[in-house]
Amino acid sequence: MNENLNLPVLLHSHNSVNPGGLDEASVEMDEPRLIESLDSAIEILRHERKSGRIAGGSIKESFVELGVPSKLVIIGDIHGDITTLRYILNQINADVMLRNSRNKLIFLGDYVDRGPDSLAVLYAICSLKTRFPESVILMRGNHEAPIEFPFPSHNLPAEIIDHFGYQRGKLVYNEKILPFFHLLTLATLIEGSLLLVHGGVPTGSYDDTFREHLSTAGRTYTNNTIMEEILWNDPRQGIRNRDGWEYSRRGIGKHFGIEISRKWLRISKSRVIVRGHEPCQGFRIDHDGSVITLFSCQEPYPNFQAAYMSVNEQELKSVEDAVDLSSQIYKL
Ligand SMILES: [Mn+2]
Repeated sequence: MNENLNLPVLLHSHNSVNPGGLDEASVEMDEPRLIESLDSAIEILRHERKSGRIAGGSIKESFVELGVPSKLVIIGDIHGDITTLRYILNQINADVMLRNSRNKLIFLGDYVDRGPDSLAVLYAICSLKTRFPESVILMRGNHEAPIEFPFPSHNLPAEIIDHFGYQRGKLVYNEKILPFFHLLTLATLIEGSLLLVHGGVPTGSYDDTFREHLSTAGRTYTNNTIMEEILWNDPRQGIRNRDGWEYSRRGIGKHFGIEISRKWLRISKSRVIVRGHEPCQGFRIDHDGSVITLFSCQEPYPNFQAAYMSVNEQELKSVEDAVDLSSQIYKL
């Protein structure tokens, strides 16, 4: 059976009714719908961690490992920009693409804050995970950080209170949204090709214990900086000190240099580190092609561009560095 024969009809019917198949996000967001989608996403994420299986790969606490998918789409920071998210999902024809569990859609985190509609974005990603659990992976950004990492631009709690009132809003935030954030994963390794994190790779020396460190990174944060580094680090050029990193001007996290990127590619046997976290003109390449930054929102950052990556199995298997990936990046 050739499924492609059905495509034009499916495309047409879905596009005409619900662009991108993101029908949940087109429906007006209300509290019961949001709670229901959070509850069901939380249930799926908990089950994945318990079973050790996620989207055809393995999960150990906050670390995911996948084989090479047929098609891989990666979306970077969204920051409450539901319009751009809908546009991207429409472009990739998500409703059709995600029905095939050999295709994967991975989000690099930073779903909320800054943009106009964080709740609609949360609703959309939870609905996607619920509808296509075998195809969708939701990673954690610094804007989904534990409350131990406070930062001034976290306007999500205020948005929730605006929507639901103080008492109810506080309850939704504490009992639904924070537990959901806590279940998002910190690192994804695509076999032999890509290492995905939100901010950057940690600067410690882990070598053959890197899997254990990535797995347990989400567990503690008071005496362990790995989660802080994964969520907040940035790649920088020209770091000349012996350690290969400097403290970040963000006041949290670090700037890591090319040697640290190269070490991570070596120990994880991958070719490119893919991360979000910094606005750019869709994408940016650092460290001689070791690192690519992907940014996927427009509305909160009018001076920058949004983009997403869409890469197939053959391209992933032959990728040598970030320059190879740049032709698989689609700017909006
Ligand atoms: Mn970020």
